This record gives sequence, C-alpha cells and structure tokens, in this order.
Amino acid sequence: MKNFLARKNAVKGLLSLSSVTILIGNCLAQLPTPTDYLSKDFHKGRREALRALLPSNSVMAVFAFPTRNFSNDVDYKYHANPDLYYFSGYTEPNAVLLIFKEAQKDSANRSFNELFFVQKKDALREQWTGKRLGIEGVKAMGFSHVYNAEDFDRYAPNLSGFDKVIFEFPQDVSDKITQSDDVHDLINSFRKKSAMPDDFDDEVMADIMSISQYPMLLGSIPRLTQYYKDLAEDSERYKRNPFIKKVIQLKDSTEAKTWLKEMDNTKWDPALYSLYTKQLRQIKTNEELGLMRKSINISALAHNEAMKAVKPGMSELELQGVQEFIHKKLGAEYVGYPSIVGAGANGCVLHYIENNVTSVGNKMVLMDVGAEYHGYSADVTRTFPANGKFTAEQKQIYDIVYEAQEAVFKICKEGTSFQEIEKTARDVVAKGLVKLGILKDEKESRLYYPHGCSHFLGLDVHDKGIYSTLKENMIITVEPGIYIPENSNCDKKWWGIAVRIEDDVLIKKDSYENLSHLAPRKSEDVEKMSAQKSFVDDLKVELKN
Ligand SMILES: [Mn+2]
Repeated sequence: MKNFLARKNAVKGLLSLSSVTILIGNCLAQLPTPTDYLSKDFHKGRREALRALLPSNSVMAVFAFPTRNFSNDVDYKYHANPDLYYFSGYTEPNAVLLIFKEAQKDSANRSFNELFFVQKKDALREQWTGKRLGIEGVKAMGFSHVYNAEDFDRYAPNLSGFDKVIFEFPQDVSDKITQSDDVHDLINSFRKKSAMPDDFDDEVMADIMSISQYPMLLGSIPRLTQYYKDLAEDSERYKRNPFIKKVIQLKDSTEAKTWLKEMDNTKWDPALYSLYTKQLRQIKTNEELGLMRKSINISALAHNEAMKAVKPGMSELELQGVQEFIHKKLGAEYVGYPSIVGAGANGCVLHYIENNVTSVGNKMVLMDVGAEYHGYSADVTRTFPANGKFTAEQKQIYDIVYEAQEAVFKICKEGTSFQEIEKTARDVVAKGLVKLGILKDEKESRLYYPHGCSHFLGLDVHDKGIYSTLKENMIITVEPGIYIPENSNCDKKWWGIAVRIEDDVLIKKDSYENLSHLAPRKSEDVEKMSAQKSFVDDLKVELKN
C-alpha cells in the first residue's frame, strides 16, 4: 500500500468530502467488535482519584504518545500512552489532556476542570487510517471541554500562574513536518504556556526530582554524589544541569535537605507525574482486574498450545507463531512485549527476541510470551523440553526454579516487601545451585540468576508502581530463573540449560491468587501437556523452491 497521504496537499482536492464520507460509511458496516472495553465511569473515576492527589492550584498534563516510523512512509501500529488511556480511554495520537485540581472558568463563565485537545476529524485521512473520534466522539466519552489539538496553542489557557505544572513528555518525539498538531508541537506550546525555561531538561529533572521518593538513596550522601558524578561524566545533559551541579557538591544531609527543598519548590514537576501515576496504576480496580484476567488466561492457554505443538524439528519462529495465533484467536490485539522464544542456551539471553533458530532439536525451549488485551499485558514464561521429556539435569535445574517460585508464593500477601520476595527467591536458587555443585558459594548466585524476581504488571509489562510493600489488588510477576551459558565454570553437563518459570500473581489481604495457573508449572504436568495432540500436528504448508 502506497500511502499518498504523505503528499496530502497535492491530492486533497481530488476527492470531494461528501463522496469520502459515503465511502467510509459503507466501510464501517455494523460488523461485531469487542464490547468489553473499560467504561466511561472507570476513566472518570481515575481522573477523580488523580485530582484528589493533586496539590492545590495545580494542573497535570497527559500527552498522547507520538506515532513512530517503521520505514519510508509506513508507521508502526500506533500504541497509545497507557497513562492517557487510563485517564480517558482515548487511544489516538496528537492529543493532550489537562486535568486541573480546582474548577476553572471559561470565557462564557462555564466551569470546567478538564480540557482535552484531540486529533481532529479528517475524512480523507480517515479513509486511509481509520475512524477518528474527533471533538464530538470525545465529548461522548464524558468530557465537556474538547477542542482540536491544532487549537491548543491558541485556546489553551496560560498555565504559568499555577503553583505546580505536573507533566511528563513522551519519549522518542519528533516533529512531523506536515502536521501542526503532533506531540512535538503540543509540547512546544505547553512549554511556552507554562513559562518553562528553555533549558529545563524534563528527563534529567524527572530523575533528580524523584530522589525524595527513594529515601534509601539519601541514606548515604557520598554514594548519592558519586552516582551523579558518574552520570555527569557520561552525559552532557546531566553535566550542565544546575541541580546536578549542586548534588555532586553536597557535603552532608543538612545541605541535602536544602537542595531537596529547592527542587520541591520547582513549578514544573515531572517527578510528581511519575509518583501519582505509580500510586494509582499499581492498585487494580475490578474493571482492570477483569481485563487482566483475560490477557493472562489467553497467555496461559497459548503457552499450553505451544507445549502441545513443540517438536525437535520446529523453529523458534514457528513456536512464536503458534502462541501468537492463540492470542489473536482469543482477541488479544498485541503482545505485551516482543516475544522471547529461546532454545537451549538462547534461553540464557534474558531478552532474546531474534527467535531465528530453524530447528530447536532436543533442547529445552524457554518461552516468555504475554498477550496484551485492551491495553493490559500478561507476562508468562514456561520452559519445556522440545522432545517432551526433561533430562535428569534439566529436571534438577527446573525443580530448583519451581521451588523458588513456591517459596515466594507462600509470602505473597499484603505487607510483604519486595526485598523479602527477592531474598526468598534468591536463597532457594543459591542453595540449590550449591547443592548441585554448580556454585561453591551462595553469594555468587547472580552468576546464574542475574535478574530480579518480581515486577508490577498492568498497562505496561513492567508496570508503574512503588517498590516497597505489597498491597491488596496489586498484580506482580514471580519469575525466578537459572541460566547456565556454555563454557561456564561448572560441570559441562549443565551447560546450555536455561529455565525461567514466570507467573502473574494477584495480591490479596492474607493470600494470593495465581492468575496464570491455567498453564502447568510442575515438570510432570508440563510433560503431560506436551504429550497432548496439537492443532498444528496435521498442518501441511510447505514452501517449494
Ligand atoms: Mn517479567
């Protein structure tokens, strides 16, 4: 498909508006589409919860993500900013939502506490890239004051009078030269309207202003100053930032307090944006839990089909395809992250996504694959032998990882700290590796278990949240692993064995629920699943030369 919209001005006159409208009307005949999206009330409730957190006389801006180029005139499929989706349900680019703490008045003396600038309707573009909601469509989503994004510069109020202007600019923003309403332009107008100094570096400031959220970092001033000295050596942007210049000269905690206070008084605040979105998104509402259950069930069922399908002659890509086919069959629009399918030692590469081995042989296959359903991501890993039977060595390693998971499950409940979780998993793995003679000292466990055990899960696969103690209705992963690369300093028989088992856990007051339980975890249950017939067993598709 050649997208002539790249040259829109030259062709715009070729089609009359009315004929295009009729064409689109015909294209959008009433075929069934999903009906289980988040409700208007959910999004409104999230905005109200945010407003309750906002300090007095403040405004928070949530920008749409930019579109991203794939190559030439083709873009990647658009992925919405999870924060904007969370607060509004809107999933189009070229938009910014302003949420005010207190009610404001418009020129007609009508009161509002939200302003939403959205992508404008454009019949010609809609013929190519699909329906846009436009102002009326977004009003129907529960917003009273909605405008076209191209009017942001002209119509949005002056924001410089607020005590706090809370925001986060998306990553990877670039100026689209044919557009005046892309996120690049919206950010420029926003900076102007909030009187943000030209040299205000939002990313460096987001880092440094978040420090007060990590009391541990402030425990040792020499460590803190050294950390930023190192960063300033590597990065010009860190080096020239006035707050960084100060932090690397801090002598004691009294000076640190003055420095923190100075930062807290800064009007433009990306750190509060990060804090509030973490505080809200880490606790799942019932509606969100419903979608999480779907994405996780879909992923677990897809893992089962991969276990049934696997054969030594299969490729990594083929297994990826089996699993992603099930995602799509069950309605998941995306994967939550690029699928990881690693046979044998490829499993040791933690984010291996090449998946280009043409025949997995008699190795184990590590599949870390999760669906995204209506924005909510699963994150599930299973490791299984391609020939259906674990070897003695594979099973010994597998069972240590399984035991580490079991030990963590036992403490998954409100009040447990992430530190306890990490320590519990690492202790089991370290002891197991010493017992098998793979490690001499438990302290060296990072050699074969180099990552953490748990992270938040939700709209992002590594979801926003505060890593202190577990609370009811958080969802976290539990994913210990053991990876023994070729040529490791241990008996050869262990080389190339890589195992990760990853489940998604809902935290309750006194217990937990394993949301990914539909996919077997025990080694003998994995073997049983593998022995079942697969829907691809009889599939005959061959590429003839
Ligand atoms: Mn994970």
